[in-house]
Formats: sequence, structure tokens, C-alpha cells
Amino acid sequence: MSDFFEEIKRNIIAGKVDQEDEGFDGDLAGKPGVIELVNQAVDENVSPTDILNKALTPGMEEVGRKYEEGEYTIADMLASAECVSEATNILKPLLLKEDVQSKGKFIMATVEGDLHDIGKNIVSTILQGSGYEVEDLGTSVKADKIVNKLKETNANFVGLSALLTTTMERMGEIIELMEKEGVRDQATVCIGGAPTSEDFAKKIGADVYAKDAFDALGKLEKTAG
Ligand code: B12
Repeated sequence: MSDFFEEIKRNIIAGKVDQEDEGFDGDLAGKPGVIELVNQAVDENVSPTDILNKALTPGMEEVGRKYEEGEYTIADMLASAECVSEATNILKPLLLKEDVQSKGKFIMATVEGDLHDIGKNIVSTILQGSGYEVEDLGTSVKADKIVNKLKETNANFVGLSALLTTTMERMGEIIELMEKEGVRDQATVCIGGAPTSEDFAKKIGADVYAKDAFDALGKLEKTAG
């Protein structure tokens, strides 16, 4: 079973979406890519959360390291990102349980100026699978759009994602706008993304910082009661 995790991870790092795709690793030519491997793993009853945690996330982390070290370009990162998106699309229906009682409405967004959405999409899927009604506003979402959506839907939670040290500053501005518009107390604000932290959450007045989706589930559960 662990072979699946290693193989999927290797194909993500190689940016090889499917069998036809060449990817950057010659040894993988003609072999199954991420889509085939994930489907095969699912058919063999490998847990979707294990695929997320043991293959997709570590695969993307390795891609990040290669980019930092100058080995990978942005185009390479995009190829790997596409692999993870395709894999997440396959896993999504399996992570969504039916007939779960709603835990509340959750607005999710990557903040303005930031286009990173892999982590946000994973968090949205896991939250949805655990009973939250998630409305994902996408990437590079302006503060006023988030606050207007909050007013319109009476949502109970706002989830904000940022992967850049520059864009994380938008999170505090969103909270300020919520205060100005009189809706700050309506929703629990949960932030995440690699450059954010517990300290940063305190500094900007967010309610919850979570390092990943499972951390968020635990912490939100405590907030609720
Ligand atoms: C893939 C990627 C891209 C892709 C994004 C594709 C996409 N659709 O998302 C592309 C190629 C577009 C890209 C572009 C850029 N990127 Co980029 N990118 C990455 C990379 C390699 C991986 C990010 C990722 O998907 N990780 C995997 C997921 C699963 O992890 P995650 O996002 O961290 O999410 C998890 C947690 O953080 C958390 N989480 C995330 N959001 C939320 C929200 C909530 C509410 C909660 C509770 C939790 C949570 O849970 C998630 C699941 O576990 C990182 C490197 C890295 N190590 O992170 C660089 C990285 C983030 N990028 C970086 C940079 C600099 C850029 C560019 C500026 C490059 C450029 N010169 O153009 C542009 C910016 C574009 C923009 N305006 O946003 C830097 C940021 C540096 C910094 N500190 O600011 C990094 C760290 C790389 C580096 N070391 O230099 N990038």
C-alpha cells in the first residue's frame, strides 16, 4: 500500500498527470501517472485521507523545496500543482459524506493578490466532508467581496488562506472591514497557509489558526463548544 503513496508522490514531483503525459522523469515514460495511480489506489480501498496526507501533501512539499533550491521553475510547479488538483478531484466525492448534520456555513477564500489554492481546496473538501457547508469564493478574493458574502449568507465561519508573506497582510484588513461593517462577531475567523502562525492570528485578531485541515477540524470543534 505504501508503494502507492511513493508512486503517486514521485509522479507529482515529476509533474506527470496521466499515462500519456511525459513529465520530467524519463524513467516514468509510458507508465501510469497520478490520475491512474490515484484511481487504482481508490479501487484497492486505500484511504483517501491517507492519499492526501501521505502522497499529495509531501509530494507538493518536495516540489516547494526543489523550487526554493532553484531546481524547479514556476512552470514545473504548475505541472505538479495540476497533478494535485486532478488527484483532489478524484478524492473529493469520497471525502464528502452524505446525511451529515450541518455544522454551519463556511465562507472560504484565498486573499487578494494570492493565487495559491491547492491547500485551500484540500481544507474546503475536508471541512465539507465533515459537515460544514462550504462556499469557496476562489483565489485573489477582495475583502469587500468576502464581507458582502458574509452579510448575504449569515455564515458562521470565514476561512482565509494565504501562501505569500506579502498577501497574508490582507487577512488583518479583512477582519478590520468585518469590524467596520458590524459583522465581526457573526463569524469565527479561521486562518491558514504556510506563512501564517498562531502569533500572527493573535496579532490580526483572528479566532483560529490551523496548520492544516485536520488541525482546523479539532480547533473549530472546540470553538463551537
Ligand atoms: C504550487 C505553488 C505555486 C503555484 C500555485 C498553483 C495553485 N493552483 O495553487 C504557482 C506556480 C501558481 C505559484 C506561484 C507563485 N508562487 Co508559489 N508556491 C507553490 C508551492 C511549491 C506549493 C504550495 C502548495 O500547494 N503546497 C501544498 C499544499 C497542500 O500546502 P499549503 O498550500 O501550505 O496548504 C496547507 C496548509 O498551509 C493549510 N492551509 C492552507 N490554506 C488554509 C486555509 C485555512 C482556512 C486553513 C485552516 C488551513 C490552510 O492547510 C493546507 C493543507 O494541509 C509553494 C512552496 C511551499 N513549500 O509551500 C510555493 C510558494 C508558496 N510560492 C512562492 C512564490 C514566491 C510564488 C510567486 C510569487 C512566484 C513568482 N515569482 O511569480 C507566485 C505568486 C503567484 C500569486 N500571485 O499567488 C513562495 C512564497 C514565498 C513567501 N514566503 O512569500 C513559496 C513558499 C516558494 C518559495 N519557497 O519561494 N506557486
